[in-house]
Amino acid sequence: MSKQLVLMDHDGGVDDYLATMLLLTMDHIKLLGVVVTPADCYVEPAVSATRKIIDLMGFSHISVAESTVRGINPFPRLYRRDSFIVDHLPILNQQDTINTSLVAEPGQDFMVRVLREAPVPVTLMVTGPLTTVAVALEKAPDIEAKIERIVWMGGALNVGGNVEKSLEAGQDGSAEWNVYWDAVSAARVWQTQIEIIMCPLDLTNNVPVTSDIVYKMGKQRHYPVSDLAGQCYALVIPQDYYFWDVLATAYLGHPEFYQLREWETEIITTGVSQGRTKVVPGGRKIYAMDTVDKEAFYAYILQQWAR
Ligand SMILES: [Ca+2]
Repeated sequence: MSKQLVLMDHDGGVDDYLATMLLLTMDHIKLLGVVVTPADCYVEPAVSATRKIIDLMGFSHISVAESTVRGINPFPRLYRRDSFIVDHLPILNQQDTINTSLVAEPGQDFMVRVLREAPVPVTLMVTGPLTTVAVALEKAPDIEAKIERIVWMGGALNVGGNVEKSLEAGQDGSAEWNVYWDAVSAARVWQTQIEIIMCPLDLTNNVPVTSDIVYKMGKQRHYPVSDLAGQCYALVIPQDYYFWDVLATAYLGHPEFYQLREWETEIITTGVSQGRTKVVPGGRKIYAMDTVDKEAFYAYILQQWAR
């Protein structure tokens, strides 16, 4: 059986690295590259950490590309600084050089090239804002036919968002961050015919990062990948943290853990609900991950990272 082709586009948050680490453990997938979108990170350490992680996992033939797109509403600096911490973790700095290459072209151009060169349509695994995808589609509309589907961590359908409600900032609390960073680009992707399978806050709210699961990663710390995952989660355990990007990515490994549900939706791009993914009859059809077998998911990531 030929492998499923996947291009990853992440935005440098703690769980983006972990999602990349999970994707790299999937034997049925051929990863064509990793694009880093400069959203939930500072992009230089995020690119560096990504390359070091790919090295650690033994896939240094996979290239990384830095997207140079810009968003509208920046992520909080407190979130973004995690990219510096991860890049400095001792386990990622045992070698003097990084073998995984950083391509010279911007991430959005890399995305266009990789999709055009692919022999069959590719799954885009996106764990950050959709801006790089939207810019690539704008530059090269022909690539739409080369995108099999977009599996995306983003949106909040029937629950509140995770962008804080603030009258001052003109935000009513309905937006999810990956949409809010650049709702215009999300709306651009919504205009395409591409199949979208999203992992919204409606689902991730039920799948927290617990002390128990982090301790279990520690118990298998003789495996470098599990050690690194445990270190990353230890960083964020004081916050309310959920398996956002990792839960979305695990769908590629075990879709049968999930039930999908179809919704008709619209992206709100202006006003106090800017960044909301609103359920609207007659709106753009998408699939949302609706339920997940949580215990199977927890067991799966522990098993995959035991290496
Ligand atoms: Ca992310």
